[in-house]
Amino acid sequence: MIRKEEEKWWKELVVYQVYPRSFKDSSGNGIGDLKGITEKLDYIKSLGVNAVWLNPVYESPCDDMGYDISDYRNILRDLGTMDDFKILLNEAHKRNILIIMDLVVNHTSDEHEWFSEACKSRNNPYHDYYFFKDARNGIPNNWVSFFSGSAWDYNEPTDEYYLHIFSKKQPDLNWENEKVRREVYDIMKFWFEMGIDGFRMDVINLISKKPGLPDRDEDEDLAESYSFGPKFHDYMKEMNREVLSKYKCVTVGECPGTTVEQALDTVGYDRNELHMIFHFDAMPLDSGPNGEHFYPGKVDYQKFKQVFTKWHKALYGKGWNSIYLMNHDQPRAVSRFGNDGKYREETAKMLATFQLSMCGTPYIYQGEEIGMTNCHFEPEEFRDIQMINYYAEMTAKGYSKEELLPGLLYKGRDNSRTPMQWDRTKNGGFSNADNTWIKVNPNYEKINVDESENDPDSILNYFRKMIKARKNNKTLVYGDYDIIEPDNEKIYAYKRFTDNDELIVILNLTDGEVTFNSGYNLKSKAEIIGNYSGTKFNKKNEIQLRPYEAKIIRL
Ligand code: TEU
Repeated sequence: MIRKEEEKWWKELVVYQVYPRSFKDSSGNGIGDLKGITEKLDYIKSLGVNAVWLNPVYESPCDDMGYDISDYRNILRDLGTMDDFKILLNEAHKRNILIIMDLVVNHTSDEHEWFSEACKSRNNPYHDYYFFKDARNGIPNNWVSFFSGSAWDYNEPTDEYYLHIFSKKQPDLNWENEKVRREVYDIMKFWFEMGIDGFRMDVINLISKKPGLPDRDEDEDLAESYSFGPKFHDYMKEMNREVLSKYKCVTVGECPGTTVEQALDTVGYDRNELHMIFHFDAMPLDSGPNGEHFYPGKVDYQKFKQVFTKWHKALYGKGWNSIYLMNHDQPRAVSRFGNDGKYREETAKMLATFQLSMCGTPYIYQGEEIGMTNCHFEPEEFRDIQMINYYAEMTAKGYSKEELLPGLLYKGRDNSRTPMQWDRTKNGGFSNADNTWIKVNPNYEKINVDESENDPDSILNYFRKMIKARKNNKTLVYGDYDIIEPDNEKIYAYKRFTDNDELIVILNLTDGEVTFNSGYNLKSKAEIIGNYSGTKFNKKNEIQLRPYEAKIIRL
């Protein structure tokens, strides 16, 4: 039995995700920028992380906040210049922080010159870069967009429909066309030659489409219907051979709708494709009874435990995982998986204990380390195309604001996109502009980096300690995992172990006191970290966990 993973530098990363528009505005235009990130590199370094994943910074009309790229070799003017980028890269490297860029190549912007050309005529050399279908027979299939409505839009000059799985300003690239693949590999080389350290690959499992683009089964999960077409692994192997294998780099594929089997086929150590993927299995645990996405649900912790246990068992020793609780597409972790009221501090620390003690590379999203929360928005304050389109679609169907808002406010992507809260000054220290591109969460006066720095028991300082604990205890990176008392609804407890080391992680999932009576005598054992000071034992020497108490003990 394998009880320890093979050691690799990319398995030891702790990645910090920066959403550039909302991190730090140095120019005063109300939009975060590259210089702002450079200014804050010492802060990022102080967390103990060793890599930054930057959401897209390329030229873009920003219909989907940069996930609609019009020039892959230039920087979006709002965010700065190529020189600013090179300075950021250089300053990050000086601090031993790797830079992971976002590679968005399932689609381009409709304002990319390839698409402008492609639309001109059926004979245009770029026409076959995208999916066009003759309009004579009506809309080509029943595919719908992730952002509401049909996935097809009309192109007048050629009398055709073109495919866009996301917004109509994000036409899908045709990967069957070898020229498209060459273009992508050239773009990747361009950035690697500049010195970047890796790519997070946007919806990479959608690049190979089902042959003939057949109608989808409407009951099926949207991502599943579009994902893992028959050529996907060929493309990944080709990309690896042509580009990735030539550089020292790290790769993570964003793969919505992935099963463990599909994941293993992508990240398996014998596959030569990607290092790790983001799976989505923990994301719908609070969806509505019919799978409704915008639904004010409640996370089912039993299912949460099952998801993470299943993924560990499937991948351990065979392929590598990534661990995240939120990102720029998900609501704030503490509001969703924790409790952003009375127990914000305890639950944020409990979630950090979980995230940083699992097998797989942890990804921390900006603001998660200070326990930033979801934010209230009125519909006119929405900035995210997914929220805006959904709200318009549903109000047109007769739903009221009162019916729609709870789900949108619970799940909406704008929650995670509000600016980083640095201090108590105007706009939370994010920007000195009178208008920021998106609302600043008014709770910045209480929740901000400055306050957290001054409090040794803050969530921020707990994150730092937990990241250090992971670095100092390689068992947390490489060890195997076993769940303890899987059916206990109040506790999530597990062991991380190698042949000569055993750690036990105990999380109280409730706001009440709970006894951990699993038979271990833990009284004389060393505590590695905990979100309360000391450990409470009862007369039987069992641990008495306080509300949302989290701790790691060496057995
Ligand atoms: O996200 C893909 C994706 O699966 C999301 O659209 C997700 O389904 C949705 O946000 C759930 O709330 C990636 C990017 O991370 C996202 O920001 C982009 O909008 C999208 O691809 C298109 O590029």
